Order: sequence, then structure tokens, then C-alpha cells
Amino acid sequence: MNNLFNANLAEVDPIVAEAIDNETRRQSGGLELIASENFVSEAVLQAMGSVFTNKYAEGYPKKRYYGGCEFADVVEQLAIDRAKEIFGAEHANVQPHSGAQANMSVFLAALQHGDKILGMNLSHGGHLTHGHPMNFSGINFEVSDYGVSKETEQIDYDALQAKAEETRPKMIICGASAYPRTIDFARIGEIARSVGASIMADIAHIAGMVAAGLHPSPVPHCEFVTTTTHKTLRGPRGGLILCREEFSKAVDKAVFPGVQGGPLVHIISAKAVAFGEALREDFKAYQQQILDNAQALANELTANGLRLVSGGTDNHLMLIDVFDGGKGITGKVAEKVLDEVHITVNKNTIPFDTNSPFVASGIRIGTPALTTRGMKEDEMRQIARLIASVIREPESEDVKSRVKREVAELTARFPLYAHRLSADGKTDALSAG
Ligand code: DSN
Repeated sequence: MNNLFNANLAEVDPIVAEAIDNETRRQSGGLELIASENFVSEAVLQAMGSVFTNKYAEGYPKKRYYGGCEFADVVEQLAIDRAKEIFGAEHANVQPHSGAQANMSVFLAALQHGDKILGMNLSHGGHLTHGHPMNFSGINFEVSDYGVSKETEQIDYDALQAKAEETRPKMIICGASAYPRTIDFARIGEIARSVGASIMADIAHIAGMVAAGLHPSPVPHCEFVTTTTHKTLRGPRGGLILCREEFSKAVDKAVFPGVQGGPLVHIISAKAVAFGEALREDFKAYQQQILDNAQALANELTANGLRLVSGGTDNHLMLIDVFDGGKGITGKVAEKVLDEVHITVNKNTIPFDTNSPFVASGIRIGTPALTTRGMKEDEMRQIARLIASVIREPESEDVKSRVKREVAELTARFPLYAHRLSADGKTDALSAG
């Protein structure tokens, strides 16, 4: 063992240490509005940074291909039991490294190469892994898609029924990454049963609300439910599969050895911690505040003249049509100017977009991360006004300096990870940026 083995990161690798410090300052000094991001607790961070990273544990609790797995078994079984309890599911697999790998595993468990699938169009709010031609889902299966109606910009369930009857898919994929409205899983269940299809519901974005009982659950209606664990669920970066008992063996076999090798036991231990947090009473209050904050943000954005896709939101996210038929700015420009004032969002296509995905007509924003910091409706209204002023006058340096000042004051009132910064104070990502 060399003499740096027990040294601090700053001593061993000052470049990486400084980048981590700068990222910590960036996260705490800016307004994080990317709808898929969140801030994990200190307990989750500690579990992720634990010695479980050293352990190989191929297999499942009590059925491993390596020795020394008794404590890996403890955390994986805990994560499984807690996931089942949160969602009322018959079976849980907590090993997927990501949402994409969770989805890939379900496809491997339930489909044959070339089978027909029906997924939500990416530009209407779906996800790459729901059948995009450049993704494994689109490469391996025969894909048709469904989307939102042009008038309401909400899922057109009648059109989905018609498409299902026309294409007779083996699986319907529902769930979305940029859809601001409640998803009617019961209706999709009826549609699937009417054509003999199974369903995979990917609830990555809304998992926290489903866990808290604030969004209808897909579990009673869908054979397979997948999610990431790091969005509204506020756990470590990773994936999770829930399914009925009858599919448990096929799903477990698909995850390992089908798609993955050794599980990330340190991440699984952090999933167990996050699932424990999700079972606490205060998690429900947190999810309700996410929703209340989204309403406050949406209403104030609208009051300030911005058009929201579908006219508003039922969940944690909204899409702002910043292009406004050519009268406004592109999503790409909006993302950039908001970044300059330390408001982080992502450009996003809107349904029937005339701009390419790299330019996009919209931006997607969400409230989970700022809600974790403790911000409430008043702060959301202030943030909506800041966003609107920057989008209205993207070239005004006066507006940008005022907004930057207000962002700094606001974030200072809601400290984040302050104890994680190194004491020397040498680095400052925000003034550097
Ligand atoms: N990249 C995720 C999101 O931002 O929604 C989906 O995979």
C-alpha cells in the first residue's frame, strides 16, 4: 500500500478535488430547475461513498457467485423490501445501473428481437428508450408511436387506442420524461388488455409522487414498472424494476446475467437509504410541496406572459414555449442566457416542434431540487419573474446583472452542502464562470 492510500483527495488529486468543490459551489450557488435532477441527503451520499464500492456480488441475495457477500445481502434485501413496500409491488430488482438498463432488461425479459412495441414519441414527451430509432429499443424492435393531441397537448388516449388496434403491439410503453400532465395508467391498461399487449410504465420522473400517493400508481395496471432512483425519488443515480411475481425470474435473469455483470453495491446501499427516506411521513410533505411549488411557478410564468405547453402542469415539471411561433427565442438561447445568470434549465422540444432537438422551441423546468432546498411558493413566484425577465430581454446586461444578484441572495438563504466544501475557499465556480 503506498503512502497516499490514506491521504485526503485534495492531497492525492487536487485537480479532481477542486472540480468537486467547484461543482458543490455551482450546485449551491445556482437555481437548479432541471426537472430530472435533485439533491440527495448526506446519508445517501455517505452510503454511495462507502467501501461497498469494492465488492463484487454477482447474483442476488443468498445466491451469489462470490464469497463475502453477507453484508451486500443485507443492503440489497433491505432495498428490495423497501421498494416493494413503497410501491406495493410483488417483486423488485434494485440492480439496474440506470433507467435505460432497467428498460433494456424488461425488453429482454418480455420481448423477442423484432417484436412490435408502441411507445410515446420523444418529441411529445417520451424517452429515447421507448423506441427511438437510434436507441437499442428502436434498433431491436418494430416501433410505432403515439403522442399528444395538437389541440390540448395532452395524451390522446382515443388515438392511442386506435394505434394499438391498428399495430397490435406486444408491449405498450408509457411514462414520459417531458410530460406535465397526469398519466392515466388505468386507461392505458384497458387499451393494452383490449389488444393483448403487456405494458411497461417508465415512471422515472414521477416516481416520488407515485411513492407518496400523489400520482395514480401504474402498479395495479402494468406488468412492468421501471424508474430511475435519482429524480423525484431523491436517491442515488440508478434504476429500479418492479413487476408481478410471475415475471420475477425472467426480470432477474434479464438484469443479471442478461444485461449487467456485477451490481454496484455501494449504490444499492444508497438506494436502501433513499427508499427508507421515502417511507417516512415527511417524504409525502416534500412531494406535496414539489406539486404546490410547480403550481406557483406555472401560474406566475403564465401571469408574466409565457405560454406553457398544455396550459399548465399537474406534476413537478412544465414546458415553456419560449419560441412562441418565432416571436420569442429558441430553447437553446434560453438555456444559455439562463445559465449565465445561474438558473439551470434544459432546452426541450415541444409537441409538433418546428425546431430541431438541438435548438428546440421550449425549455423544461421542474421543482424537485429547489423544493429539497426548502424553497416554497413565494420563492417560486420570484423565480418565475426572474425567468420571464431574462427570456423577454435576453440581451440586456442590466437585466442579467439584476437577476444574478437576486439569484445569489436567494440561494444564500437556502444553504446546500456547505459542510462539504473544503475550508481553503480558493475556488469559486460561480465568479470564475
Ligand atoms: N435524461 C433524463 C431526463 O432529463 O429526463 C431522462 O433520461
